[in-house]
Amino acid sequence: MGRTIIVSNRLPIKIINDNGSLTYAASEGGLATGLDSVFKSGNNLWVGWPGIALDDNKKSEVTKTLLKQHMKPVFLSAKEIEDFYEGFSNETLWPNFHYFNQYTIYEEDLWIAYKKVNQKFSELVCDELEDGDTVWIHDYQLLLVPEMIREKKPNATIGFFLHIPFPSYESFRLLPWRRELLNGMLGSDFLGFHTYDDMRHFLSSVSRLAGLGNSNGTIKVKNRLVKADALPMGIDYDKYAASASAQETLIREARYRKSIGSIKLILSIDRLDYSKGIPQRLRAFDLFLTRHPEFNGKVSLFMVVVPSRDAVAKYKQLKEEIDLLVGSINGRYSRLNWIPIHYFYRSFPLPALSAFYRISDVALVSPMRDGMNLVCKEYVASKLDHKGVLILSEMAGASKELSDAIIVNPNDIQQLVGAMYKALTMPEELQIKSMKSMQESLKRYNIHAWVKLFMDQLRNVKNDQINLKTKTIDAAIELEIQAAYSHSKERLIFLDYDGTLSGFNANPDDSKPDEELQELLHKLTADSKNKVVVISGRGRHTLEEWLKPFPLEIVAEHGVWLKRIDKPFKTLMKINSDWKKDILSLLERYVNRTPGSFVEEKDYSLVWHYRKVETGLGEVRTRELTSHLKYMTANANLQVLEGDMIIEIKNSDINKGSAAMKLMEIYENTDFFMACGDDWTDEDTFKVLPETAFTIKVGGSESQAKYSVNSYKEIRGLLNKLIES
Ligand code: GDG
Repeated sequence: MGRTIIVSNRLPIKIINDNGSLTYAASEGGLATGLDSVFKSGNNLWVGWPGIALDDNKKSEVTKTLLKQHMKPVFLSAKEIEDFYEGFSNETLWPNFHYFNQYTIYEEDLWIAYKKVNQKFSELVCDELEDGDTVWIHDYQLLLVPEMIREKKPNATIGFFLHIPFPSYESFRLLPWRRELLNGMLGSDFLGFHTYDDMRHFLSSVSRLAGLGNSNGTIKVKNRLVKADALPMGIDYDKYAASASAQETLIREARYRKSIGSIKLILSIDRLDYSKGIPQRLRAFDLFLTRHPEFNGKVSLFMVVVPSRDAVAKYKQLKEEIDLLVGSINGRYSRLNWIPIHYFYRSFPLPALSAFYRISDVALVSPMRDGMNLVCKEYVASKLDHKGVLILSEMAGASKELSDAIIVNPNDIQQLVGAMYKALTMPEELQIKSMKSMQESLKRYNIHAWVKLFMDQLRNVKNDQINLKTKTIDAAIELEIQAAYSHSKERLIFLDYDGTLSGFNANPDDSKPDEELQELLHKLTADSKNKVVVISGRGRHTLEEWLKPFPLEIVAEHGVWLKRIDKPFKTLMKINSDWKKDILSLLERYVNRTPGSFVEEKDYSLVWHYRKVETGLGEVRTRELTSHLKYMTANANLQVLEGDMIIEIKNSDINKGSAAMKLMEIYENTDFFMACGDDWTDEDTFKVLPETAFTIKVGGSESQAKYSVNSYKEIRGLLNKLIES
């Protein structure tokens, strides 16, 4: 079995340089604990920056020590840390992804540093990577690494998880390097996001910027399947529950209780960050104390702010703002035996954190934006007596899972004040009921379940890619088709037109046979053993005009019309068109509402075209129209087909399959069957052909066809080889 290589900006370790002597301490972060069992087993490895800039003479010592703990360091110089980490990661991507665009800086030098450091990470991973290994890359600092690895190792298994929000297209598009960043991410096989919103924002950017659509989160990138999904990260539930009942925690809790007395506590714990909404929270608490004087002296805010990124100017300013607000509130409300805010600007060991979780009546988690937020989950897991209330911002990913919390909009100060009051006066039974329900969910979707789900999904994508690949025509299959072709006496060859014999053009009227195709059709039809059928959804007049010079059969409008060689078009069956009037008036209503769309009326079908409609609006209208049409056609003998930027409505009895059957009856001595097509209307042809037929799908989506090729050019190539064989 291959190894798993985890790649993240930081290694799960802290190195302290005490006058040249280095000490190592394991990091307690959620990711580190969750992946503990993964990277410490077998030959698995964690690649990342060890957290400090080191002199060259220390590097080999650190490498050796870390390797023993399954870690491989990426060393960064002080300048790289400044430009790649503090700069592009934290002053460009972080504010943009958290919708703080007034703080985003756009500097080419920082982008260059970001690319260089991502390259450094990817090179180190590539040096380690062997066949069968799995790479799992984490977070916004390393968005380019998946593609950089893919370029060197095209078959690598690469997963990526984004821990922060993926912003809406409207924010993401502001970045000058948006295409490169997306392409970087699309080097992965599987991409995980905390919430469905993050995932759909990502897919929307992929569609608008890279022009790639998706089917339930699956995207085709240069003929490789890439899947995106929402996979909320859990916590190590048992670890937090156990820590909440540990002796050391209980001793601390008793000590804290003694010093603060019997007042109620509202807990707030965050890294210092503007995305966490700390000043807004303080202002809301200030207003709460004014509005509810009965709580003065009875409740305190217990606020831990963990120092973070203090080299970045915005963070320094934020720290000053918080200091001022705390000072002002405490100055105004404090009494001799009570202060409104207990403020700590430092970090604490886990037993202290657990004691804070235990002792607090309310946790106030009100970020302006947060990918997930683990503090609120840890608070819930620590409430062994199920008493306590969680106030949670709807802007935190966790709010999608913890719907039993009091959910607030962090910008709504009135609502925050109301939520504090509601939380502090909530009856115990209600607290217990909500807490138990949240605990159930967090126990089930814990960090281990998250890791397993991620790895399973990554494996599934890889299997899907392999299943698709097995159908791709290779040299051996080509020889097999050639042999069958040359040994046969009568051949029936069905060829779809658009996407199969010809590429797609912005203007479909430009798709008439080019010289290469003309030559191919001449040669193919010159062999009297070949009965060639062009089987298309296009109208009969166009096909007749384009294909006049060639002795072949034409099936038009998905099987409505058949034109035998040298004969005029005839309908293949008696068709009722009475339904057209009602549907036409519905389609016209949609045309009126959708600039750029138009209706095409064919003899036995109606087509709504949206190729020229604004991107996004066309898709929205299509969904609306399709469900409208499905409802209207429920009891009629009609089918609604979704094609390339079109919706077509036609009689259910008409399809390419019925037309193909008719031709099979005519050419009953056929001993070589072949059908090539690119969209799902061709599936009907594939289905009716005998087992021995060579059915070939253009493009990699699911199909009844036996084989697949990547583009119409390969179909032309294959047909030419058959003619020559
Ligand atoms: C990013 C995303 C997403 C805090 N104070 C102390 C301490 N902590 C621990 C908490 C918690 C962690 O730090 C903070 O995690 P969050 O999720 O709240 O926030 P970020 O650091 O911004 O993390 C976030 C996360 O990635 C995971 O995907 O949820 O949205 O921004 O575990 O307990 N730990 C100790 N002492 C402290 O004083 N020991």
